Amino acid sequence: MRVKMILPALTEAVSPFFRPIKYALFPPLGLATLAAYLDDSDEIELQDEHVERLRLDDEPELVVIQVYITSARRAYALADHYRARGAHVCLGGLHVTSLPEEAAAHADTIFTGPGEDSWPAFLADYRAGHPQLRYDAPSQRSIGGIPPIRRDLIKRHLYMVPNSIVVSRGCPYHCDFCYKEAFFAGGNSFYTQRVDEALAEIERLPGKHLYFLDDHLLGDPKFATALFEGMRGMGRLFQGAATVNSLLAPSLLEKAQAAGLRSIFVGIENLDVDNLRRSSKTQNVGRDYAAMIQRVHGAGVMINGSFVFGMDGDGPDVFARTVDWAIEHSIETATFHIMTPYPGTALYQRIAAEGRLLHRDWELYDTRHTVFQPKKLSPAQLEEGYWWAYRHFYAWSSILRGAAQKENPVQALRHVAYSAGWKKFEGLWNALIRLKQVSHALPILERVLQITASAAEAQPALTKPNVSHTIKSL
Ligand code: B12
Repeated sequence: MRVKMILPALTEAVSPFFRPIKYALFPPLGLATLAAYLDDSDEIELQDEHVERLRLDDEPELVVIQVYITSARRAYALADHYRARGAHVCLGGLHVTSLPEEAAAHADTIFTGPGEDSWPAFLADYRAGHPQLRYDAPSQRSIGGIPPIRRDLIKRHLYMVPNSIVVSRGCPYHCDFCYKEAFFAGGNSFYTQRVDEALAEIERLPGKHLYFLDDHLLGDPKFATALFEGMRGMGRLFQGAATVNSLLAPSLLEKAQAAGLRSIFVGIENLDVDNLRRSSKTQNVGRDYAAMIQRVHGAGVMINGSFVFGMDGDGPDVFARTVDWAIEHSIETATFHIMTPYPGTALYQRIAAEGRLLHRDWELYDTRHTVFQPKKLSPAQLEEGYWWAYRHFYAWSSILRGAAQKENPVQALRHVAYSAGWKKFEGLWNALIRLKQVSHALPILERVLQITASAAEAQPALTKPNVSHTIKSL
């Protein structure tokens, strides 16, 4: 059987003018996971429109398209195209799960929720000649014993971080804005792989660097402890994501560091406790952010702080307050978002019920546009503040001010190298992408993460480092 698998891109990802590096980071892991259920005799082509031009004149028998909210329109156009050519088109993923009826108009079969159980069930039905219109993930889900991801289908050289990996699904918490509640509805919403299988998947990945895309890598302490113990001595460097409270807990962070953790994405989200309560972000309420940051930095691990603007308590002062706080606390990189009510979430229901949704143009639900009426800001103020936050956080003066808070010069050096490397050399990254040479950036990333390793061992300086001196030696 000829099978075509497609990760469609949102418009901006194919634009040469807007941070294509963001879209050349990670390969389509979800589709490569599904490909593993196909037979060896099947002819599979996996195309990721973020990094390559799609071939549309082919005639596959089965077409599999992953639909995100921002790329839904493109996904539907591709689905219509292949249905007109006689293919059986399957649509699945987060947006299909949120709005199955919308997707069904463009598909022969739709899938809701994670695909590890429903996809093989469909394949059996399809091969037997009676595929159904819709498959929902069963309530009992597991990723134990799943076949090895078809990484051979991934064009590794087109990605800066080809070794992305997920060893769990979902998260133990219930924030009202997160996609998770809708996607995992009707079944277990946090589960892990078996430790031996996760370690075997890691062993299969070449090179040093790994990026765990799990929503919460430390979400199951028992699993995480065993994983990190198994990874010790593998010589890996890795990045991942975790919650504030898990980083404050004793010993897990240190185990992760010993296994190779060098930077962590943390959902700080908002500095206002009422905002956190309203969003059911209970795991952050009453936590000492400063102590968490100190602990993480003390372990020699860098922080990518995630922040959401536009919550009901946020007024015009939220941008400067948040950005200054992040700089003062020496956070290396920050990811800002405009609060976005994804369909299927409690946030969406609340905002829609209050008549505050501005439109349902899903392409703009990208966390860069205001799609709802904020309480204490105008939609334009929210967007302006969001862009100001990025500009201000990544200004050279802010990078240097943030680095100057570090306790030793090595940490200050890697702060500047990592933060500036990510945001100040876009021209270089974009050139590498155009020349299809982006994989050459990986050794540079590894070098910067290595600096982190030595930072943990470095003696704290008695005085604050002379950052300008450190930069000259970069
Ligand atoms: C890596 C990543 C990216 C990467 C690339 C994505 C990729 N290559 O797949 C990049 C950086 C490009 C990216 C960009 C964006 N992302 Co993103 N990203 C992720 C992340 C962290 C991991 C995705 C992943 O690999 N998951 C692991 C694999 C195994 O799971 P999966 O991809 O979901 O696939 C499974 C199922 O969905 C299902 N499935 C999927 N498709 C199909 C199809 C069929 C037929 C079937 C049967 C099953 C099926 O089966 C798979 C196996 O279970 C997720 C968070 C998360 N934990 O998923 C956010 C996430 C997907 N991103 C999100 C967002 C908002 C964005 C951006 C809009 C952000 C922005 N401001 O720019 C952009 C737009 C992306 C787009 N193209 O439209 C949201 C999506 C919200 C939504 N409702 O769609 C998420 C959930 C983050 C969040 N918590 O809000 N992202």
